[in-house]
Order: sequence, then C-alpha cells, then structure tokens
Amino acid sequence: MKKAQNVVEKILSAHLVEGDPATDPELGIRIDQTLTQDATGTMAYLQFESMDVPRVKTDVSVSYVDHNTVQIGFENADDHDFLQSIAKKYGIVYSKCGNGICHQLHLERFGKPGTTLLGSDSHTPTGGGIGQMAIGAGGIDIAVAMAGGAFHIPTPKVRAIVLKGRLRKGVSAKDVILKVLEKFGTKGNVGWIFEYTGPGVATLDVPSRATITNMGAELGVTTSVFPSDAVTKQFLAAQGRAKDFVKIVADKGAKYDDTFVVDLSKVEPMMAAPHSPGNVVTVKSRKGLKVNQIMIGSCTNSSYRDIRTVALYLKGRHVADDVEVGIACGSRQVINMLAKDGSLAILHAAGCRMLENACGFCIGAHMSPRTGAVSLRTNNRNFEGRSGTKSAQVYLVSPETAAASALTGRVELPTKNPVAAVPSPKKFPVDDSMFLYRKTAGKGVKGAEIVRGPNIAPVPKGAPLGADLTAVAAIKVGDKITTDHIMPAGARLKFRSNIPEYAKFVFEPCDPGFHDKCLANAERGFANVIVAGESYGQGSSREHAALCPMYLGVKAVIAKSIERIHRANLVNFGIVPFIFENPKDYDKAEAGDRLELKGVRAAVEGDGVLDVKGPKGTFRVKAALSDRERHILLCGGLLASL
Ligand code: MIC
Ligand code: SF4
Repeated sequence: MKKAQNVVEKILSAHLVEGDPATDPELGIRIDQTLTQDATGTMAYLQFESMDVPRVKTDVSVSYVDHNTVQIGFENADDHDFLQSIAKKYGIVYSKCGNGICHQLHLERFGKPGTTLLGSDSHTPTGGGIGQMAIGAGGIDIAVAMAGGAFHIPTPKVRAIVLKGRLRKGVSAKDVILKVLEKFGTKGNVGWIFEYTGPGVATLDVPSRATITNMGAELGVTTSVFPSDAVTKQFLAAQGRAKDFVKIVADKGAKYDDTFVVDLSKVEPMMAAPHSPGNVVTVKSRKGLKVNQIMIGSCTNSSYRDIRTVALYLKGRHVADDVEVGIACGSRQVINMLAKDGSLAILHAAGCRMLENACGFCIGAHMSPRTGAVSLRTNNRNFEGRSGTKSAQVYLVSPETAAASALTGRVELPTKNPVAAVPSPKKFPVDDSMFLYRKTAGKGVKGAEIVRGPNIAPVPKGAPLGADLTAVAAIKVGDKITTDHIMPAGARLKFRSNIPEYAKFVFEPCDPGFHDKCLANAERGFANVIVAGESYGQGSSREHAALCPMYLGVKAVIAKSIERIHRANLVNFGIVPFIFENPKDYDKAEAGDRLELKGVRAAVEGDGVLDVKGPKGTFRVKAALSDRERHILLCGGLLASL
C-alpha cells in the first residue's frame, strides 16, 4: 500500500531530483516557477547573464518591480530599464512598476497549487496560501533555477499546525500567525516546514492563508503551506484560472514530525512589540497606548479583503487628528475593486494617505515616522530602524487593529465594534496589461538589446579558498542580527545594482566604520571574519548581505547559529559559515582580534572542523557542509564554481 503523505511530502516527492529524504540531509528539487523583485533581481539577472543560457527554462519566470519605486535620482529607473530589457531577451514576464507587490500579484495571477516557486525574496512563501511549495532564496539561486538547475533545501521536518474552530469577529489571519510566532519565535526553526491542516483551514479564505504563510518567513522556516482545497478552487476560478486548480490535501493517516494545535475561536488580537516579529503580546496588554502613525499594506496584508475591511471600520468616520495613516494596496486589481465598491472614497474621506501599490513604507522607503513615534503597521517586520527612523517603536498588527486604532489615535481592540466579514469575491476584475512579454515567455526575443545605465555594475567573483587564513575579526555582533543590520535598505536601497557603492554601508547600523576597516585589513594582507551570536542573518533574503562582505574580503562567519537563507547566501559567495562548537567560546573572540584559521581549506575539504587560534586561546568551530557546498566554497563561490 502507498504510504500516506502529507502535503509537503506530496509536492516534494513530485519534484525531487537529488537526495533521499529518508537518509540525506539535503535535497535537490526541480523548480517550476521563479519570481524576482527589482531590489534583488538586478543581481540575479546579472548572474543569470553570466551563465550564458539563451532563455529561461522554467514553466514561468516573472520579474516584478515593487521595491525601488521612489525614483529620486536616476538609479531606480536605470534598474527598471535593465530588468525590462533582460525580461524581453530571456523570456521572462515583466511586471511593470505600478502593477503591485510581487507576492500579492504572483498569488493572483501565476501561482499554482502543487508546483514549486523559488523567489529572490524571503516572503515568497506567500504562495503557500494556495498550496504551492514557495521558497525564498538568494538571487543567484534563482538564476540557477532559471537556467534549469535544482534548488537545495535541508531535508525538512514537517510540523502540522492544526487549526480548529473559527475566528471571532475582529480577529484575523495576522493574529493567527502572531500566535504561531509567539509559540515558536524567530529562531531555532531552520529546516522546518509548517503545514496548516485541520478543520479550521476551511474557514480561512486564500488572502488569510497567504498572510499566514507570508509571515511564516519570520519564523525562519523553509516555507509554510496550506492544502489546496475547495476554497483554493473558488479563488482560482474567481481569478479566471480554474484550469490551474489541482486538489492537494494530506492523506488520511499522514505523519508529521510535530503537531501544534491552534483553536481559532480562542485567538485574541495580537501584536508584535518592538523590535522583533517574535516579540508577541496581546493587543489588550497595550490598549490605550498613544499612536502617532498607522501604516496599512505590504505583502502581508494588502489584499482586497484586508483593505476593504479597513474601509468598513472607517466608513463615515475620520482618523484621529494626531495620527497619520498611510495605505498601500497590493495590486492594481485590489485598487480597481476598492474604486468600484466605494472603499477608496471612504478611505480618502477618512483622511488616509493613499500610497503607491508597492513595498514603500515596509522597507523604509516612504513615510518614515517622526522621532520616537509609535507606529502600528500591518507588515511583517519591525526590526529596529527598518522604518527609516531608528528611534521609532513599531508594532505589527492586523488590519482590523490598525483601523480601530486609527479612529482614536490609541491602541484599540478591534473586537469591540467589529465589522462584517468581507465575502470572497465571485469574480476578480482581471487586467494583465502591465505584465509585459507574456507572449514571448519562455522563448525570449532574439536580438533584444540589454539596457545598462551607469548604476548597473558587474558582479564581483570570489577567489578560491586559500590553505590557511590569517584574519582579523572585523566586527563582533550579538544575537538575532538581521540582514537589515548587515546590509541596510531604505535610503541605501538604490545601490543594490552597484556592489562597490553598496558595500560602503555594510553593517552601517552597527559599525559605520566596518567598510574602511575591512579594506584596511585586506590591504595589510589579512582576511576579514565576522563573529556573531545566535540566529545570525535573520529576515530578508538579500544576498547582498553576503556578496558585499565578500567584496570587502570577508572569508568566514563564526556564529552560534545561522539562519537558512543567509547561510546559503554565504556559501554562494565563498564565505565559510562556521558555528562555534561550544557556544561559550563566543567570549574568546573580540572585535579586532587576530585569528589564525590554519588549515581552513583542508577543513572545508574534510569534516568542516577547525581549531581557530586567537589572543584568548584556541577554540573549535565547525561547518556542516554537503559535498555541493564544499565544492562551491573551495572555488570561492557559486559563480566561480560553474
Ligand atoms: C524585505 O522584506 O526585507 C525585502 C526587502 O523584501 C527582502 C528582499 C530585499 O532585501 O530586497 C526580503 O524579504 O527578502
Ligand atoms: Fe516588500 Fe515589505 Fe513584502 Fe519585503 S516584506 S516584499 S519590502 S512589502
């Protein structure tokens, strides 16, 4: 008899090209779809270009422009033109700036249940909302997938999140994922996939499911996935994509490595307090807190369901005088629907600022709050300074909590005067006119010229790993260092296509002198090493957090633990991801210490174990590497290994 399979096993087994889940620590899977966004896409395509493949080999690859949309100066527009010309040439669909946020758009128009999607953005798991195995990765991994190569994941452990009951009025998907984050936190979940199951699943519409899988990224899991069921079928049919539906539900008796039950009827309005999505508290515990700013939107909560709900809360009323409210919708489809049903007029009349349908505020590229502000936001990350204002206190909340609080300028419980649930639309208005090159997708246009403005600089290549390294600990950081700490976005985002320029800002929030120190060390013939605590490299998939340090001569990270996407990016750029064998040895390395990594090449070739000599004594580090990773590191990075 065939073994009963869960949803994850079903999709993975249909895509497995390397490894055996029963015995191997790493699996290679075939990728059906890719997505990129502009801030990570330029590097992904520069790397794809250097692979000399005539056209993409995926079922569909889409290049979205949603991050760098402010266009102060020429840099953003240069990037857009480059991306458009690349899409035309290589058979990629191009989503023009103004079309919307990549994850919302992909869910609406391209995502398919049962397929794999690899995206150069950590919130790619949004696709799990329709039963897609959607995974975030660094740009170079997307380039490899577009060229037809496999993608590698740690052999997953699957946790069933069993939903039962039904949410109360005023409580929504954001509260559910915050509940899950309250339980599992933002660290220690590397290698897991969360599969949502149980009778409560049927009570959640697709946008709600997508909110949950989107913010699963904050757990640090490989991805999160819902089954594809009658709700998914209805959503796809309403998008005019009934033919894309495939039913994928767990078999009776399917096994999981762990189970966690959430009774939806008991979930309360939740919020993530500053400065981590894992810092979860109840809204009740902060009731009455004065609020200066409320931002609604981002790929987590910008669907029609979400913004319409906000409009229902604000109907016929006005936001409080002392609070500014900004709203960014997820796509043109969402805006069109809000325009038709009168919600846009309601939101305008209520005094909300209607923003571009782009990442904007979420990445600190718009509406940074005032000094010391309390800002309630419906997005997924509240890392210190990410809003663009270091002193801001950002709380992550549901659209319902955001709307209820907008009316008084204080944190309010959305359950006090809840509005009616927004029914799932029977038919979404479809307008694909801002997706270019659909007709030539997969084929490309012969002779198409690539447009390269001065902001597009070539990708640096790494050098093979030497036998020994004499290094300097160029920085020592603590726990939960995010890729926003390593490679800030916001005002610096426009340098994403120009590594020498962007590298000037590595670790800017922690040590603005890092760049100069690294170059000075390199000039004196020393390699640079980063010393870090637990959960190093949380958050964004930006490979720049590895690529720019590589450019500055960083050869190894020594940490207590490293998050999945960032660890993969380090390997891809020839930086050895070492872990302290004894976490207490973290105290044996200080910033500025001279560290001897004698025999580092042999260690990487062998079992990954190395004794590092520093001024406070010798300590042991280890990199648990697959053969594939070993090869990449020895060559000095993925590009150099091809
Ligand atoms: C983010 O939300 O942090 C980003 C900006 O979307 C990143 C990608 C990037 O840094 O360009 C992500 O989530 O991967
Ligand atoms: Fe854009 Fe924010 Fe979503 Fe990242 S998390 S893709 S910046 S909206």
